[in-house]
Amino acid sequence: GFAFGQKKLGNETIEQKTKRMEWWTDARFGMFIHWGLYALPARHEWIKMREKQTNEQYQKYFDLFNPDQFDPKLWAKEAKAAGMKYAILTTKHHEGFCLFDSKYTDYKSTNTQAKRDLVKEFVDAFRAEGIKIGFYYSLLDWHHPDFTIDRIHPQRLNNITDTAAAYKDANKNRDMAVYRKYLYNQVTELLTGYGKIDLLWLDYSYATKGNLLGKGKDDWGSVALLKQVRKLQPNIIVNNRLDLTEYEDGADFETPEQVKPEELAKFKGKTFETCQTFSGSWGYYRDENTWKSQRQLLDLLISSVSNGGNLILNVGPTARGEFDYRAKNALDSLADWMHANSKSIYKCTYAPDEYKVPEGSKLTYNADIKRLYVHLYNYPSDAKLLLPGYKSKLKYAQFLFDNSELKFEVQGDDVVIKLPAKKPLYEIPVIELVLN
Ligand code: FUL
Repeated sequence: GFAFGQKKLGNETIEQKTKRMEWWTDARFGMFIHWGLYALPARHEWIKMREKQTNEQYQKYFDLFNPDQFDPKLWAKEAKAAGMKYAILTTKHHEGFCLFDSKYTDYKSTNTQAKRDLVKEFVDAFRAEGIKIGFYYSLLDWHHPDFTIDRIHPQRLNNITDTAAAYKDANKNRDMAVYRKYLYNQVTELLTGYGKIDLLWLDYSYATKGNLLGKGKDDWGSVALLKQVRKLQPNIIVNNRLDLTEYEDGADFETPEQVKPEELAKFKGKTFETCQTFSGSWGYYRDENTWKSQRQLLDLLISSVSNGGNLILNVGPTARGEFDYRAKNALDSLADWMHANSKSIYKCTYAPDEYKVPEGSKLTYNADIKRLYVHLYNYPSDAKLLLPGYKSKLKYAQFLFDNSELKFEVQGDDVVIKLPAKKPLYEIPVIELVLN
């Protein structure tokens, strides 16, 4: 159910919302793409803020941006092979650089050596592969002259102890109303210039991350902005980072970021999408050594679905416009698993309480076909899997990867499945239970 954000702007009923969100709920798995000028320094997408770089210092990345290997058709093929059903691109991240041909700024890809509207090419390529289109758009903008800087990161105002006074001084020539208009105009451009957009991911209002001096939603005109979004794209799905109360809310889903698989249990029953990186940062980070293993990535996916939510995994393409080999390896390993096991992901959710979780496993459930999926995290050493209390529940059991039958016996209230002694060649094999 959609416990979150049930009161809508406008007159949408729960049924209408469920219908509008059906593709997203069924999809379960998407790709996040963080791409911008920060791919050149290749040491985190927050580098401008972290290293306290001025616009002048940061300018070199704009001047040198030349993504000669950018071919979004290749990206789309990789996303599709990995089983990702939607993709969300940073049309503008906090640095302010626009990957689209906005008429409200010169700070855009068409004015770089790329000379291309990267958003348009992304949309065309992913749409052609049948992948739903999402736009990330940053509410923060460290480049815009009227963006009231540093509400949450006053340390960027270099060695100043009196934060409030420094903040005031640094902002005396900045007019947030002008910036607000700019952001409103750009979101309008994005939602009118590229056909049907399936999802919008706005990021983020201060109050969602601790509010030093900011006013949260008033800065962005959140209520008006969301109204405009819904007017322009009535079927669009919008995330929850606009800092609106539930009453004002038109937000469709929650966005737990980089949480551990175990922590996803607290979102069970909510409408949520967890976003996760392959390696820690979102933008391409050459020297990062914290790449997740296939098992960790699968655990994130399975744990999301087993709590009734989605997962988007992020790729940070290089400055030349490619997925680097580590990202490709990760995607390939997911493609391999998804090819065999995606039936336990799409259209699935958490299992009803009556089905106990067998030891060493996680469950997902497809209510339409009444099938339960047992993800074997720990392959039983005696090749027997105990299903506690499943006596009258089970009709048939098979491996998902090859639909080979798994015989079972009823023992008291329980069922014991006989597995092959040798674990199949999947990191986490899946058993499909056909239920009575
Ligand atoms: C955060 C941003 O600050 C990160 O850079 C990233 O975009 C993540 C998905 O959201 O709030």
